Amino acid sequence: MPQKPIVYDAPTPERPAATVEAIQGEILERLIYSVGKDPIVARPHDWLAATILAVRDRVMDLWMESSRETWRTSNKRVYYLSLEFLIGRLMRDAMSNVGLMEPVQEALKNLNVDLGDLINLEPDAALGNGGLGRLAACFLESMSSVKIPAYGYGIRYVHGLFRQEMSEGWQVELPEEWLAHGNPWEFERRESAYEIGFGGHVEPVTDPDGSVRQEWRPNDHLLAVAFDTPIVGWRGARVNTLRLWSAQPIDPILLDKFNSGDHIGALEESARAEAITRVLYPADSTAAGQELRLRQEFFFSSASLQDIVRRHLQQYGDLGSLPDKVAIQLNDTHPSISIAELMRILIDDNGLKWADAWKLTRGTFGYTNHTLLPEALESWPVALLERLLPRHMQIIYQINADVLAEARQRAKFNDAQIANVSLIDEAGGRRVRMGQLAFVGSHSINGVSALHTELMKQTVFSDLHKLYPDRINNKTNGITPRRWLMQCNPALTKLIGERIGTGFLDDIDLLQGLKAHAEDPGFQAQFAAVKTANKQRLAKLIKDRMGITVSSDALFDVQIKRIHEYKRQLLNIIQAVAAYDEIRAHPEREYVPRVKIFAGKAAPGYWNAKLIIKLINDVAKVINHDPAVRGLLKVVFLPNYNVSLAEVIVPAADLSEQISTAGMEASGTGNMKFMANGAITIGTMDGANVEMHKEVGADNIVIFGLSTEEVNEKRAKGDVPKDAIEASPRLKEALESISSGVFSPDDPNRYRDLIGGLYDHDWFMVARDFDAYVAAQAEVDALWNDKRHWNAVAIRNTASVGFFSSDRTIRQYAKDIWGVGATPA
Ligand code: 4GP
Repeated sequence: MPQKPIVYDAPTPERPAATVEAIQGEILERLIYSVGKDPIVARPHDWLAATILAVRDRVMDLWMESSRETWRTSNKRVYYLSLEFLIGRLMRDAMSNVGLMEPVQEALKNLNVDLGDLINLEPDAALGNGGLGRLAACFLESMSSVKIPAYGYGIRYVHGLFRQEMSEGWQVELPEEWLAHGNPWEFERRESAYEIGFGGHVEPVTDPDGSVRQEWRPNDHLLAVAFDTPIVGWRGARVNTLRLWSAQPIDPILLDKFNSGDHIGALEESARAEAITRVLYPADSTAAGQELRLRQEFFFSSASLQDIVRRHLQQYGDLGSLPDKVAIQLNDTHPSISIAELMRILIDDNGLKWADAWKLTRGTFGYTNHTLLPEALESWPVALLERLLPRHMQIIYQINADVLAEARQRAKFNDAQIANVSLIDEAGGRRVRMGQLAFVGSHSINGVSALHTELMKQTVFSDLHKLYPDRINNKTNGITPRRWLMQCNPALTKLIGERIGTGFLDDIDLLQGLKAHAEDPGFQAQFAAVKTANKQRLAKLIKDRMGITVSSDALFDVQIKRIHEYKRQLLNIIQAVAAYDEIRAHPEREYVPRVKIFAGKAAPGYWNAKLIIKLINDVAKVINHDPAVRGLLKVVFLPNYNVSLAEVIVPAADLSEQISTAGMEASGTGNMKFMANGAITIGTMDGANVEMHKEVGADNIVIFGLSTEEVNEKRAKGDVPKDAIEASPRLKEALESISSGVFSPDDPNRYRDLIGGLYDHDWFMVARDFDAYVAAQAEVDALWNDKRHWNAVAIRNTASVGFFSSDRTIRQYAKDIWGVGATPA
């Protein structure tokens, strides 16, 4: 049936104003007609669902209008492909961005429901591991806020990042169940389902005009079904879509098998398909785990690409305009198989010539690198790719042949350089390097802080950078000030508004205006009072969850992030041990009371990280119970770190620990959240700390430790860390007490190897940086003892955070990489 052309300027129906009465009616209507519950018997989860649905309704018109506008204006669309979106809870975000906080709160109050309770009941969608996934979530919100037509594409994992529990101080991983009560935010789009193939073979097919093309005949098929969530920008500027794919079998049940009595076998295909989107980051220590991960990557890349191409053809009818109308950003290499998939779609399905397809592909893709850690640079065995994706492997070989020919002919590369830029790693079993694929298939390759981008040029991509010198660029990360200041710290937001006006809500750089008030005793007192209230809330949480009493008068010293050796939680806890030794040895001295707060998850297969968690808990047990400490030092490890917990901890922090080994943290984004909330950073010259140092000024940040160059030099020289330990009696004593079992009397050898490693190689320079770290902590103490100075520094941190807004980052992506318009800053 011929379709009538769609007219995209349909009038938007008028909604009644968002008065308390209107909202109250809408919540009740949703409760009865969508949730199907009588208000008399409704349970908290029913009220939550009804409230989300009512808020969602209020976003719908904006959503439709945003989408219509893009069709109408033919604006370019941005597609952000990411295997992770660590979005956390959405209700408060959405309500606050469309200005519904107050009416919803009042409406619920009239219904005898507490909004705060509902907010805390919403599951924390943990579809990501850490920084990379949270950045994607901040970017989604910013793209809506600065009015960029954008889609986030990812996977609808049934189980997000594992729930962390402690069993005698050890991390235990349990399944996370964010979908247990359904997900009122999402719309299932059964009509937007795509077939995804795996395996099979490639067959040359002769077309009627005599030309030969390759056709992939997969032997394994499943469906990718879309689930859409609206992402609303600040003040409802725009509503974009987060489209997450769920894997489903083509045939839900094999009836023949079932009827012949094989009831389990009849459902096998279904289970196999669904396994693809069941868990975030399946353990990849086994071959089966690796294969599942690759299947996930291709699954969501292929579904997204098919969807993008379908939408583009629907609007423009021609693929030649792809780079003018479509920008696809690869969030790390996880989606980089998309490059081969787009080539396949263009050439095999749409008959384009190789050279034309390559030009369109490169014009469309951009790639962001998030880490230089060698173990995180993805590569897949050639044999595995060949078996799962035979046509893509052919395409990768062809791309590689072209790149290597160019490298030899134009750039006159030698063999070592050729080996460096090759998409195939020949050392120790042939593997496809996804970073190289992403690089050559993109017109822009960006790092996430100035230092990291520079190191990319010098290390992993040095030769590719020589070959294509205009592609690497920097886009320093950012965080959305809506979630990480306004929503998580309403009291501070209010205070700032009273002092400098509320303009900063729309123009974050206006926070600079606070600098003029940094020394004002009245303002300092108010600023400090907000901090104290936030600390009291955290102290209560610590008491409720851990049974540990901490005083909000103490300095809250916080390190919350993934547990990793390069992030050096170990350095922090060894310093705690040294401080403990000192308090006992010198009871006559004055000490600043401190609470050291840790939270973070360790990768399930990362033994040392798990051992560090155990060490923190072991040390906590001893220190917190030793009367000689007189409460001057407490150590707390808060389990199950996630976005919601961060939203409570960050506003309560006095000191932000950003102490990675220089050269190893690509950027960090936690550092920016603390800064916004007036914490002072103690950190190394690493990642975005470097830019923070510049923005806030050297007097308002405590920097210590080796520089990247010094670290590299020491590593190259084969530095002997033992010397550093011998030279530092404090360090030596702390290490000896840990390794001899003072904190692990039940298993005195528990930490022998962990600590022994510091003597032997100490790759992460814990010993080398220790004394500098202790000196920096003493500087922090001195600052704390001069409260006027401390408060001024804290205020200057909040005042200087503007540069780290993800709106700034996204505007830079828009201008330099995507070529799309955004609202001006
Ligand atoms: C992280 C980096 O470790 C962190 O420095 C950075 O701020 C963040 O990405 C966002 O760019 N990397 C990952 C990862 O989370 O999985 O590689």
